[in-house]
Amino acid sequence: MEININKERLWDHIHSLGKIGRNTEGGLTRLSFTEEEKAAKEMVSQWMEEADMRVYTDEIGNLIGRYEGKNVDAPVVLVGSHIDTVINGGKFDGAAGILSAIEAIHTMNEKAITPYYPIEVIAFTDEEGARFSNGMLGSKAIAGTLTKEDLYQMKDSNQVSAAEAMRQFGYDPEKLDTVKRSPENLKNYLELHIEQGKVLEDNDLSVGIVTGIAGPVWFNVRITGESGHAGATPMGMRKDPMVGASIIISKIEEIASKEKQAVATTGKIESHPGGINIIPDSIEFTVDIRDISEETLIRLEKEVRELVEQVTEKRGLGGEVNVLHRVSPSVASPDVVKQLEESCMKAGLPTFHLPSGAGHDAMIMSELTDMGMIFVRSKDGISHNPNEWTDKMDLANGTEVLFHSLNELASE
Ligand code: HGY
Ligand code: MN
Ligand code: MN
Repeated sequence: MEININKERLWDHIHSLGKIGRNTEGGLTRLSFTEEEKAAKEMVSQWMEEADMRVYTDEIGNLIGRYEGKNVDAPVVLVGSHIDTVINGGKFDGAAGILSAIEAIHTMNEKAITPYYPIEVIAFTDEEGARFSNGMLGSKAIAGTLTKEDLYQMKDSNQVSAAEAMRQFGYDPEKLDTVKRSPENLKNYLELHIEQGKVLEDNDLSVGIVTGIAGPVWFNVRITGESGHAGATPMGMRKDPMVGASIIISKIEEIASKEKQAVATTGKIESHPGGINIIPDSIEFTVDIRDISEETLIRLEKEVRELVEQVTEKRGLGGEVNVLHRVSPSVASPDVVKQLEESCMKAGLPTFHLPSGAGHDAMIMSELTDMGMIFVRSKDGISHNPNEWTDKMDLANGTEVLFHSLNELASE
């Protein structure tokens, strides 16, 4: 099947961008409001300009390329993803969505296609939340669900607030409310993303159409006890928060495993003061719980809180659970799903539907407008890992589907 988009140009872009923030093992760390992210934005801006887009950033660092439509006042077809990464991540997560969108627009421009509706490609600020343990800041700001207080409160491991980090890179958190967009200014939102799971690979498929996105709830849990000498404190006289935390973490695995499709992960844990021969005085760890059903998520949050209470009470410890980030599960718009099906057929590809376990800015955008997502196959389902990989042809197929979908959605 002849494809329209330029798969070699797209592939070059993936590997050029994939060099920014790369460490010696090949993993990428491109956190928000860092020199690496700034360099990535400069590179992406150049490719947006080459595709005949007008490039600008908003006050909290969302990078936008606008491809003008015949009706400059018409609502915008928005297509986005992110260029920030997790710590030691891969070169496709987020980047595939931005670079495929630029490639689709570049191809439209080469074919002298002027859409009726303007199209904007947006690289959202801080989708991953890797630096401030929150996430999707750029899309939340556009949806108006982020407050200035949030930006001053969330801090990185050096106690730098998101607001301060923004200012260091020339943005202005005080102008947060200028970023907000209203639903009537948006026609629909599309995002291409790597699947980050194994469903497409297990079905030997190149692309898939996302039906809905599981909602994440991120907690910080703090367990406090009595510090003491590791050698001189008899076992029966201890109030050891490390033991309490380990019981809780293992029982959280049981809580999620009994559900149909919920998942739970403890990704970070810190012991204070953290000495080899000291019983800690406190342990802090994170919990990331996800499910496609809001009702299940609410129930699991309650079970986690009750578990912390029971274990800490029984062992004479203190326990605190704080929610860092919560996004409701979201459903793709039937109209956009139908358009994606037609585009898959136009590209000579089967139409396959699947849910997304990973979170995306598309969830936030679905609060404002009709949302749809295209997945491309992930090799071995690996992601958030230097070995993350998507084949050139899979990425090209997904981009071809995006090209047809943008053409249709942006035409009168
Ligand atoms: O956490 C997520 O699901 C996404 O990668 N930010
Ligand atoms: Mn992502
Ligand atoms: Mn990610």
